[in-house]
Amino acid sequence: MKLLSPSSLIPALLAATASAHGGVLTYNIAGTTYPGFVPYNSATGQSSIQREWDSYNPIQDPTLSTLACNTAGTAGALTATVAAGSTVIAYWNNPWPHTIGPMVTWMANCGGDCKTFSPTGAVWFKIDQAGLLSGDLPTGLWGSGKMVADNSTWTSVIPAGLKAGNYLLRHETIAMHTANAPQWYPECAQLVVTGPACRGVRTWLLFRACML
Ligand SMILES: [Cu+2]
Repeated sequence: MKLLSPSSLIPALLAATASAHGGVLTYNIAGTTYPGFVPYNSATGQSSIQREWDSYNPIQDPTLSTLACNTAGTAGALTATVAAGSTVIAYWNNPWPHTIGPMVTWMANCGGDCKTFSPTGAVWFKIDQAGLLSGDLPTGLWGSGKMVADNSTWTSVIPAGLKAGNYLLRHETIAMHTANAPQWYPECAQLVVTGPACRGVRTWLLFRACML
């Protein structure tokens, strides 16, 4: 029997550690695919709707401003235009390695251009969440377990009544498999939300109504 020497084990362990983390790699927004930022590659020359994130590592200090849109969180070059009420599917690296912890999806109104918007502070509103869905805390089905079961995807709906404007869309999963050491995994995408998609418009004397 051949035994591995300790030195030959170290690179394997490091590789396993890196692949045990990650984030949102790609989006499907109302049927269109948008690749995310590619971490570990230089930001130079990358064009994405996703804000920059530089590694697969989690954020483990919730007081850091990078909790908002990961590290560095600097603006992407692109935006995705989407009608309110549309479906967004986020794709994590598959299989996502953590099944104990919640999924939370947030948005923030950028006011003006999202490329100059700072996402820190109380700017976020939650559009969906999934905590413990069944069973007990350490072994039950959590939102992130459902995400893994769904091929490491999470499906959200841009609120149908959301007013048109520029928004950040923030996906977050929190891995809680290690006691007293939660791991936050946030990524942000830049959206231009238009009014709800209309199948038809009905016009009365003073009103125009969207027939959904
Ligand atoms: Cu991890």
